[in-house]
Amino acid sequence: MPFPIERVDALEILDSRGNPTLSVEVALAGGFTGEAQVPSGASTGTHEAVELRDGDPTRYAGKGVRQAVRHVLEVLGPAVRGMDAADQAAIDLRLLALDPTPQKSRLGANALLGLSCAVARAAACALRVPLWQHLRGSREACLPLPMVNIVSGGLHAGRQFEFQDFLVIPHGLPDYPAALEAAVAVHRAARAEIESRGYVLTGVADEGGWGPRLPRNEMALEILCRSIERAGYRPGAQVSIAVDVAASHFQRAGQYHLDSEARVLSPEEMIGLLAAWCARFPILSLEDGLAEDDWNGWKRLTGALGSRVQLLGDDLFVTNLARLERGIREGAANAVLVKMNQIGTLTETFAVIDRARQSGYRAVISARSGETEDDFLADLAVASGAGQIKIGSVRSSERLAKYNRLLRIARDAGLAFARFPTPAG
Ligand code: 2PG
Ligand code: MG
Repeated sequence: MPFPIERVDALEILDSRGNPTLSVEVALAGGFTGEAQVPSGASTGTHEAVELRDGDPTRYAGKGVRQAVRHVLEVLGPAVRGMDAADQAAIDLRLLALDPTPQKSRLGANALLGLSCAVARAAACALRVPLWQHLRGSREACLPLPMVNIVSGGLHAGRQFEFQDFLVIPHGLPDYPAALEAAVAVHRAARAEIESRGYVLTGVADEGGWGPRLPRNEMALEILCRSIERAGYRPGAQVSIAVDVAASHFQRAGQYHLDSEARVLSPEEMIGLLAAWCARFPILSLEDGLAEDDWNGWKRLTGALGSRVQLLGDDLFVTNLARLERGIREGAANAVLVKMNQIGTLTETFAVIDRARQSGYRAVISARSGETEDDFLADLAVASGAGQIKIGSVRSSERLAKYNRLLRIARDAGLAFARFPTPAG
């Protein structure tokens, strides 16, 4: 039975950084509704789809999204009116036809994504199933392992040091609630550890990690290891480490500038540094270890570490199928970070996840540093069966909405909890 779209609404709301973003509402015949809110990145990749901002300096320093709201109300909404909300592929195709530009610069990926996700929500409502169940299709759903932000630098924390995020993966716990509890305990312990070492806690970073002033990037790894122990867990066996280097943001003219350490590294030296870290610390995952267009470096990095460590492409792939295909062809990275707003529609997002998994790449579903109270991401992670989710830290509601949604799904759905894939798998 089709569920025709009757009405589409859009509104400018605020995200977790207090920047404007979109909320889109879809109403179907029969009174079923769905709403979705759009996230926003800070350390964005050059090749991401365009987030349309008004550029009017008299409102929100140019960051207003009234134009994107208008595109939903006047262009995209009318184009999907009457279409079946349960046919996501047809809806997304229609949206893409209205903005065929390579980076969705005409109407804005933020406008497209809000509508794409709101339609899915409305359809799930009409079908009377949880969102993840509507999204999953024939995929094997599971509860994802969380990758949780503990200490931040880079663009998320006033550039106190260059590497952007130091995270934990509680992979040795029996279920999702126990894994979440471990992450919370490590986050608490990290504050105590940072303070007991006498470092200045400059505040909380954009995703809720601690933003200390540290003398060397590597210090964050020492703090993480010690914090895992301090929280009563075994580093490497129960809780391991992930790093989002976000190297695009400190690469200039082919070199990696560690200003806080007063040194500049070549790609080869960066690979050497990362390899040395992986030998010394229980690191399971390295994201954006090199810059977004350093394809040669990425191939060498993958050759050096790819059989042992998850090498995750964020700025490298930007959830873009063509870039992922290049990575698969050339042997760059072995996993893709998936952010819906980097590409703009749900159908394209699933295409990237499915292609990655088909070709032996892993997929990690990820939030942005600017988030909202929307918990769509939790259902996406479960539905896709990707097995890993990165939401940020554990102390603000735009993150907790997703962690808490996963607690509810864990209670209700009887799904398996993902294991961290072994190097071979
Ligand atoms: C990242 C994300 C989330 P941003 O780099 O992976 O941590 O940050 O949304 O700022 O790109
Ligand atoms: Mg990243």
